[in-house]
Amino acid sequence: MRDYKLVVLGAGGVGKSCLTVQFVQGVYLDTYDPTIEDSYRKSMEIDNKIFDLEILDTAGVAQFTAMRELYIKSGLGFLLVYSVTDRQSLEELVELREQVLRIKDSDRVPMVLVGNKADLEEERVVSVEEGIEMSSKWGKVPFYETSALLRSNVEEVFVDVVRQIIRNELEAANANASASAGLGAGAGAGVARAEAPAGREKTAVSRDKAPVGGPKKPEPKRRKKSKKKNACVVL
Ligand SMILES: Nc1nc2c(ncn2[C@@H]2O[C@H](COP(=O)(O)OP(=O)(O)O)[C@@H](O)[C@H]2O)c(=O)[nH]1
Ligand SMILES: [Mg+2]
Repeated sequence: MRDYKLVVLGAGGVGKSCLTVQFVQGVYLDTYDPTIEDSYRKSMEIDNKIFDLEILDTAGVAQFTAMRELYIKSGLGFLLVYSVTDRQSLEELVELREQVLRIKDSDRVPMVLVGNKADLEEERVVSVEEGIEMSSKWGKVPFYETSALLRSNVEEVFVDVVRQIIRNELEAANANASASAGLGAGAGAGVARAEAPAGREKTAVSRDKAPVGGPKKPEPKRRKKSKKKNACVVL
């Protein structure tokens, strides 16, 4: 099975490495060399299937490099990370996102907006509402606040991106099947989709005290909801 390449992007010091290492190794490293750019592998189970992830923890995004273009090209999903204690780091994501969309030549690139260091309530300068606003501007890109320190919402952000990748793949396969069967758009609307991530249609926000990646609905309701969505798939 091929690897799902994820890329963690954001300004220096926002916690990209801490988030990645916390997700991959389950530990919080406080003293991580800011110049280290490394990739990590992790297998994880989502909806009873195993996915092999390759996660690139980037460094030094300030300057454009051919290297960066290369890894954005090969990345399937992106975590755009800022720190809630650093307004500039949120602003830097605007250009970073545009670069990703340009290089991927698509406006449907799997990504999540991540406001890290949510545990530093006293040093916070970016409110939850501002994160939501940015996510809305970006077409409701799922938004989470995380704390690498407390391991809050860390798993959730990675799972969300992988689910988006899976969903895009299913929809692409669906479109191909429809096209080769000579059917019009929408013919494959009944094909099962990966379960919609909590934050896709509704912005998922949760502070570190309540590390849940979005509103949890009772099972039956959810099933009903996803059926409805299937009927509305636009291919
Ligand atoms: N309080 C707090 N500090 C964090 C968190 N994540 C990272 N840090 C701090 O921010 C520093 C920079 O993190 P790092 O992951 O190296 O940032 P990177 O440059 O984006 O990779 C770390 O040394 C930690 O001290 C977090 O969730 N909470
Ligand atoms: Mg780093």
